[in-house]
Amino acid sequence: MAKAPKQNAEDYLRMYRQMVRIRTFEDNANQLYLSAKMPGLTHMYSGEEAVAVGICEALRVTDKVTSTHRGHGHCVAKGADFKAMFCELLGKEEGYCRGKGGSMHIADQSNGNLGANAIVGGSMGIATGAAFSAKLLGKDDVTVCFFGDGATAQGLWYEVMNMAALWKLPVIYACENNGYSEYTRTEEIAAGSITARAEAFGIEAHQVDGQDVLAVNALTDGLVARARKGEGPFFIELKTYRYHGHHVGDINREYYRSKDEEKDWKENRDPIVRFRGWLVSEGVASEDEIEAMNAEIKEDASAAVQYALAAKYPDVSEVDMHVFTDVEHALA
Ligand SMILES: Cc1ncc(C[n+]2csc(CCOP(=O)(O)OP(=O)(O)O)c2C)c(N)n1
Ligand SMILES: [Mg+2]
Repeated sequence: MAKAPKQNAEDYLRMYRQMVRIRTFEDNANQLYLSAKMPGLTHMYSGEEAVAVGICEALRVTDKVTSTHRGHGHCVAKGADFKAMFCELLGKEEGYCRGKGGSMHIADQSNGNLGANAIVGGSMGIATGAAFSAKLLGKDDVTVCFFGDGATAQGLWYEVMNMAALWKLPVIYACENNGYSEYTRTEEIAAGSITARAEAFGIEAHQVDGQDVLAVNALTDGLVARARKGEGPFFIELKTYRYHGHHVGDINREYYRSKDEEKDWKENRDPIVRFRGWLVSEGVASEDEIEAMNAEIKEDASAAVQYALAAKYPDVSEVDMHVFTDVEHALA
């Protein structure tokens, strides 16, 4: 693990809790899919928890994030509530988008989460616009744009990096490099180095072990503080791994990656296991305390699932509500 950037046991325990909350949320979402209780499909974030948590832990509530099709981890790390998330996955009225968005469109404006996005790279313009808006309004809020390695093939990224660099926008582009874009290895489709691409725009670029929450958090803490002072934009490439297939239905995947590779990441680089070991060895928590926390989170998640399963669907009369913004209201 990296050198500890924080001093407070509460901070470490909150980070651990958030990582376990993400993993537990995903385990339950996968079960809902496998038992045919959830319509459609989802993309699991399991394995990548240290990325979302290490970064979001460096942010304030008013800082913004934009997310991806693999967005549950970003939602939870930015403060989302289990019940409203499960309700959204199940199409219920109490979901974050009143059940109309589903897994790939969860937005939680009250916590600064501008939303997941099913269009690969689609959130890059939104994040850059949010950073531009903060700068114009004289706020010192920072925006983090999460995206995958596959999204670096989208032209939009090069357009927004140009603007962000010219206008010194307070945005951090966080590339979750899990080595795959759907069923293709990144190295087969991405020429050269990803960090060099950001550097070509004069953007300071960093690489970090995305399985080490303390390393991710220490790096992001520093970059966020500098972005607030107008020293942005920045780019971070986080090396990580998704444990499941591209989506929950991608079960037979040996034709594009081996079981041995998956086993190696899970057994030797799991971000939760690593951090748990660190917490115990540093005396921040005992094994019993950690087990109690895990059990409490499990209970929370199953209660939220039961709540969402029993919750109401929206009335059919709502079908065309909340689709377009009331412009006069938005500008008032
Ligand atoms: C514009 C666009 N092109 C293609 C797709 C289909 N698609 C969905 S996810 C994905 C791969 C994304 O890979 P990456 O950005 O590395 O994210 P990861 O799934 O690995 O988290 C693709 C090609 C899409 N949703 N949007
Ligand atoms: Mg990827």
